[in-house]
Amino acid sequence: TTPDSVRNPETETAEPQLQPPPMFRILMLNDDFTPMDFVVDVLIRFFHKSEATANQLMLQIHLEGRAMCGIYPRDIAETKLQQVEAASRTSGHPLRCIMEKDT
Ligand code: NFA
Repeated sequence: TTPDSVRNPETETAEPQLQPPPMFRILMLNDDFTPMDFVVDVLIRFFHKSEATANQLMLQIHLEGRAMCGIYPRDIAETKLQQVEAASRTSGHPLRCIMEKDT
């Protein structure tokens, strides 16, 4: 519908993007050792949760075994996993996440 007079061949791709990128859920897993306060801090720092939401999510993980922390494109999801893993190992905790395909 764009008139030819305003189309710019330098910025126009050959084909339209037909599908949005695949998205991945990050699930955080319970364990018997990671302190609750550390889990809350991780949820605030890496998943940008409020303190109230982070507390609710931490309790859900503790009681149900896992909870979803966010949905991201592949590269961002992989980076979140690495960040959680690095921070947890540095502090001596076994906390971990998994990613699974969403869409
Ligand atoms: N289950 C852990 C404890 O009792 C707390 C925890 C919550 C760990 C969520 C990992 C994820 N200290």
